[in-house]
Amino acid sequence: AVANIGVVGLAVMGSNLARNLASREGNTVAVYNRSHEKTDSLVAEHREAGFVPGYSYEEFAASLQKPRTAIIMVKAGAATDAVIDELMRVFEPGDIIVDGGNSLFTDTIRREKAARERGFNFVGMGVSGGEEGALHGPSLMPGGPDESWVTLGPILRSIAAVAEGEPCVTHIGHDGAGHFVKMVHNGIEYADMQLIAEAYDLIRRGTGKTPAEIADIFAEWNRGELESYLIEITAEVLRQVDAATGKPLVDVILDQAGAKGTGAWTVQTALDLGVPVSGIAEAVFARSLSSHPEQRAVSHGLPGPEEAFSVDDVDAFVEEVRLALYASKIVAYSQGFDEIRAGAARYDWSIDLGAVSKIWRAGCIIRAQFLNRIADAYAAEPDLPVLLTAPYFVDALTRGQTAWRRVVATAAAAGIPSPAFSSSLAYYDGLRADRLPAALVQGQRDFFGAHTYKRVDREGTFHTLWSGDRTEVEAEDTH
Ligand code: NBP
Repeated sequence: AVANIGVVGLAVMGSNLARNLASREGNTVAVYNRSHEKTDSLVAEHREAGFVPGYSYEEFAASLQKPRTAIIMVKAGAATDAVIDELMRVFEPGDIIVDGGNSLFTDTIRREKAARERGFNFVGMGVSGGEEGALHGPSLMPGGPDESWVTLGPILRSIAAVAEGEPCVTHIGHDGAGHFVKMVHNGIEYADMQLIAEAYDLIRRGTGKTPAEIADIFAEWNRGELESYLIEITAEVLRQVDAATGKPLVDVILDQAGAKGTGAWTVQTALDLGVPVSGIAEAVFARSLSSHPEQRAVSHGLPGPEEAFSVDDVDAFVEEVRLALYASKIVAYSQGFDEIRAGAARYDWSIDLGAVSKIWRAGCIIRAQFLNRIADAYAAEPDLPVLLTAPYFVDALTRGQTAWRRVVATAAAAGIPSPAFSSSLAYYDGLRADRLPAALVQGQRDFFGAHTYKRVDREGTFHTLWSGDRTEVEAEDTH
């Protein structure tokens, strides 16, 4: 046995991760793919990597030193289960099986339990950064048993992206914790992208600026507090001209956004946990709405505002949109971290939220300066219940909230959809409200379903005899 690490699944992600591993001092990488052509072409095209190819699971296992460590990079779902079964057939107890695919965290919990019962160390690992990240340094979110971290930690630290001298990898927690955190990362990514898209739309429709001019605005924003990969690539996309028509590329791309499902998982999970990730949900729904051309076609003639929309002071409006974007972004991240907190509580993971924000600073799609501020917030107060109440964010919201309100009001008056901007603002106002109309909802629930209510002025659970004489009685708690 000559290899210290193996990769199963040599499509774009697996082959790039294998090359990344092979480029690090001290690693010899065994590779296996179901169809042998991918194995052969990877080995032939990258002789410098010194890959050890396996053409059967037995051969692959035999080439690995103990404890054997293999990273699976295949399609999530049944393919991953099939590969895990094969590896457990040819590996031995104590060996480490890492699933680096985009698996649903509940699948990871199930797989980890089954593998543990047979003596294997199973690690569900979120990998972010796409193919470039896999090759040059991804952000890595491994879960799994502490024991696996001894062998795996140094290897993963050597291939991860580096932010301010620190590798973008940390042992997130047990079983499904890594895939859970990766899922929420993707949810935040959806929200961030939608917010940027709304900012672009408002500026374009409000000021008549061209995509190239708006690209300059985003490039400028990328030099300030919004500095991030997504803002940077937005400028690149907006500046791109279509070779065939000479038009801005953004004007010839069909306006229907696709999704692979991790955003929807984030929202489904949040619903189960009772966590209001409204910005992420709106971002997922905005993609869904865009992808129903038949509904959009029949709705096209519905009435909108009477007056055409244009802003008088263009520079002031652009700055207000920037402030609204930043405030909404704070809400999106606050909601995402709230979901991670709730997930950790539900599934009994001990997750260091500050460490999570730090490993997102490089390698992944949502990498941004801003994540340092989140790390600072959790360093100052590890149990902070609401991220956006940290002093730095309160300052930003204080600076931005008036502009944010004006932008949302302007968008509504102009008939420009801004679901993520406006739902983030509603969330913010909901959180800071002294009293919420939830009191009335509880009254309604008590009226039709005797669901009972608590009182502000004394302990206990109460019910009003709505269909009787409407006196109040003490009741069993049936919340
Ligand atoms: P794909 O998700 O397209 O999967 C293709 C690989 O799965 C091939 O190696 C294929 O082998 C293998 N495979 C399948 Br399909 N069924 C198999 C089975 N029953 N047994 C063994 N192997 C099987 O590859 P990818 O785009 O490289 O992504 C890999 C994983 O990484 C996925 O889970 C993905 O969600 C995740 N991920 C992707 C990105 C990204 O940016 N693309 C980012 C982060 C994470 P074959 O060659 O024999 O068909």
